[in-house]
Amino acid sequence: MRKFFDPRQLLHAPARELHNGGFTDYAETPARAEAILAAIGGAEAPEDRGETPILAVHDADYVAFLKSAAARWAEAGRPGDVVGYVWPVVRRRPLRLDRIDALIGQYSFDAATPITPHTWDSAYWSAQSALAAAHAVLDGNRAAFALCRPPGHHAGADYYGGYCHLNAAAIAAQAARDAGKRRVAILDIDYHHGNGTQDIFWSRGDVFYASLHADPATDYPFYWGHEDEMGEGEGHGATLNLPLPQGTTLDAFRHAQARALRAIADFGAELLVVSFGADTYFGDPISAFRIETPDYAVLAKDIAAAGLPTVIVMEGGYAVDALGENVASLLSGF
Ligand code: OKP
Ligand code: ZN
Repeated sequence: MRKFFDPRQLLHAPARELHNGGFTDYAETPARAEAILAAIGGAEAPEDRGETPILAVHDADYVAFLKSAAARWAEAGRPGDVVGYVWPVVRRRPLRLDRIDALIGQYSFDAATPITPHTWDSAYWSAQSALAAAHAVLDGNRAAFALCRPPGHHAGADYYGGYCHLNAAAIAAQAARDAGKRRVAILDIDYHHGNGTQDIFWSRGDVFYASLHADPATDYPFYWGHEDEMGEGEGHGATLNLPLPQGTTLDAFRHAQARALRAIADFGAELLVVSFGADTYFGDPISAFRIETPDYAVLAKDIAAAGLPTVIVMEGGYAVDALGENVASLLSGF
C-alpha cells in the first residue's frame, strides 16, 4: 500500500496544553508520527497540490488567520504558543475583529490547541499527504494511507480545535468529488466524534459521514456526536452517529462499524475515506475504549470487505509506545 508523509509535518510541536484545568505536555506530539513511520517502514513525500484543494473546504479568511496567527501573537508581545482565552458564546457574524485575542476566539472552539510559528506548515503538509493518498486511490490503487499529523477531524470550514487545524479527511473527500466521484463516504473510527467533518458536510447529500465514537455525554467534544444529529436539508440522513459507552471492546465496536458500513453501501458511495484514530486502544492515555492491537486488523478486514477504493487518513492515538504497532496492524488488515 502506498503511504504518504512529509517531514514538515513534524515541525508543529506546542509545548503545553490546557488539560482538565492544568497544563500538561502536549499529547499530539511529533513522536507519534515518528513511531508510526518506524512501524510501517517509512512513507513517500506527497506532491504539492497547492492551496486550491484546501480552499475547496476551508474559508479563505480562516486560512489567512492560520497563516498569520503566530506572527500577530508575537507582534502583540506575547511569548510562547498562541492560545485563546475568550470566545463568543454564539458565532455572531459579520465580525470585524482585529485583536489577535478576539480572532483566536472567532476561529477556534477550545483552548487545548495551541498554534506555533510552524503550525501552518505542518497542517498544510498533512493536508497534502491526504491529497496524495486520495489521488493514489483515484489513480487506481485499492487503498492508500496518509500519515496525517496534525490530525484534522475536529477542524471545521472556519475553525480549529481538538489538535486539528485543516480537515485532511474532508479535503480528501472533496478532492474525490472534484475528480468526478459522485458519492463519497467518510467512516470516522477515531475515539472522538469528528465534529468538524460532520459540520463541513452537514447540509450536503453527496458526502456521507458516519462516526463511531465515545458518547459525547462523557467525552470530548461534548457538544456533538449524538445519535439524533442526522444532517439537514439535502444532507438529512447523510450523517450517522453511533456513540458508544466507555469500556467498549472489539465485539461492540465491530458491530457498530458493520452498521456504518451497511449505511455507506446503501448510500451508494463510490469511494471511502477512513478517519482512523488509534485512540480507541485500551492503553490510550486520554481515552477509554478497550480495542487491542490485533483488533485493528480485524476492523480493517471488515472495512476492506466493503470493496470500496479506500483512503485511510490518520487522526488520533496517544499511546505512543503502541501507536506504530496499532497502525501497522490496521494496514495489515487491508
Ligand atoms: C483529537 B483526536 C480532555 C482534553 C481533550 C482534546 C482531545 C482531542 C482529540 N481533558 N483534548 O480526535 O484524537
Ligand atoms: Zn481522537
